[in-house]
Amino acid sequence: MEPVDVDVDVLVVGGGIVGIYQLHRVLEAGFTAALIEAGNGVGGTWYWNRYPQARFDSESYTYAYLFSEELFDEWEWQEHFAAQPEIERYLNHVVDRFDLRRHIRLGARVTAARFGDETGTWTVRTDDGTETRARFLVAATGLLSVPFYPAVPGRDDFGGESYHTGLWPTEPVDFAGKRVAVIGTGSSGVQLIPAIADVAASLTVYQRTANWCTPLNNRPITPDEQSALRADFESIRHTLYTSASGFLHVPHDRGAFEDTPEERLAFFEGMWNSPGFSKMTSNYTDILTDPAANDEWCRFMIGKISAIVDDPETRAKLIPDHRYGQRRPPFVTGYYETFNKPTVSLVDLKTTPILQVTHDGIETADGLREFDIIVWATGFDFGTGALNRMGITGRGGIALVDEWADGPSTYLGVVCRGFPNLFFPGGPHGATGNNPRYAGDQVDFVTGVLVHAREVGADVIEVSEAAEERWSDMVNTYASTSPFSESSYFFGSNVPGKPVRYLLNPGGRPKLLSTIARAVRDGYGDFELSRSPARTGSDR
Ligand code: NA7
Repeated sequence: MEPVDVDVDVLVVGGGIVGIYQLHRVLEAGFTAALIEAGNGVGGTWYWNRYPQARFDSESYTYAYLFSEELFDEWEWQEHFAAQPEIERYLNHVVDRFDLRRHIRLGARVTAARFGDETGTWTVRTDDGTETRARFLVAATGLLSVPFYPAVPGRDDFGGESYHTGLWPTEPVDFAGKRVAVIGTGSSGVQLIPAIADVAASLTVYQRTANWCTPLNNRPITPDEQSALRADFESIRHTLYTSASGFLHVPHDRGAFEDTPEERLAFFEGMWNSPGFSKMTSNYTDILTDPAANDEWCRFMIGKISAIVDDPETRAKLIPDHRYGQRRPPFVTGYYETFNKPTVSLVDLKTTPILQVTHDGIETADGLREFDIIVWATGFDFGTGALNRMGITGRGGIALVDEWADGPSTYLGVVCRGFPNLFFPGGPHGATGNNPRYAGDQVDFVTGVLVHAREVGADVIEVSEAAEERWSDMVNTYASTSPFSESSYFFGSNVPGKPVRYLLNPGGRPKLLSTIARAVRDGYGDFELSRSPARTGSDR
């Protein structure tokens, strides 16, 4: 049997932060490669989520690429937390700077990916009818890439304009003078709501669960800070590499009750005024583990919210009923202040659920409100959504969606048994924290595995059952130590019918990095490397 011709050695699916980097790394390593992206531009999450005020809530220079000091030096982020247009410009710059665009095909969505047992290759079909054959398939399809719409009766009957934050059109949406509804108050909703309230005739916010929103504390990066960032490149890289969740924030050194009440108040004030995720990563060491410490912080935040929101009824609805950190906390700019505008109102869906969407608007037990625009800020099928929708079939024609019917099983959040030569860096079980930092390490690992297989003359790479079991057991065992509750979308529970399984990596970066280091040291012994039957036959 002749060895099989492939169109490319490596086919990457997804042109977001992870896919772009993976494409760069495999080309650099001397493989032939191509990238397929469903959007009409690169950026992935940062292409689709282009709603007003969409922005990073990790610091720009910690979320962006760190593999090239030249790139780091030449791109001056304008703000500590960059907005979507700047992020999209950056990713396009990276694509051009590293001459990747000629390998990228836009506007093509994968509908099926089939592994050939005999050939050891993947045949990937896209919705434009094209088939591509690749030795290795890398699904860099993202954690938050499949928008979720709740099954609200009549959703398609609405006569006005509807948008999902995760599928935002490239043409600007004109909210000026319009009656607007926003459903959902997660990270996306709370970024968007103040921007709409500034221009709309009226804005009605439909909230099911109030979140602990704290200030993002964004600001422009000053020229002095720009110079310091450049001077500190190596130490920034080192800190991000070694920190527990991939942030620069310095962890605190004591628990909440080691301080006096006065000291605690002053400390919380500092936290409230600190940037982004430092409220989680630099807060008292026991803030997520000791309910009493958590309560103190929540009480402080209630004081802040109460001081901002004038109307007592609205204020009461905005106070969450869960502990801080049980759900992914959003970061905001002017969010609570928005509810003081006479044109803005808040509907609590726990007391008045949506009954139906009609041609004219949204009906709850309180009656019908009419709208010109409805925005669904209702989140995503997190973690497994995209992988389960790609029509992936592995050895013996087994479907990934069936294999993961009870939740995913992975090694390092990168591979799973039964699906040789398939990698999914940035996938479920990989990260907890600043995603690109984890995904970058996973991409480097995948590239290392591919290079190793080439060196030993193998063309089929499959993770061992034992290695996958070890990693998945670690995830499932330590899921209960995570601060997130099972009602968080990190367990998939926002999507009805989805198995409730932890979809992050509870071991954080230390566990990911130590396991990767051990795997490399052991000569990638967690993988079974072989030659495909077609290749072996041709050697005879
Ligand atoms: P999230 O954080 O999943 O938020 C989705 C929001 O939509 C949240 O407020 C949900 O309420 C709400 N939702 C979901 N289903 C319904 C129904 N059926 N009725 C009413 N409201 C509903 O998604 P985001 O896009 O905001 O953020 C995703 C990530 O992007 C974020 O974590 C960052 O990583 C960036 P619920 O809380 O479920 O009661």
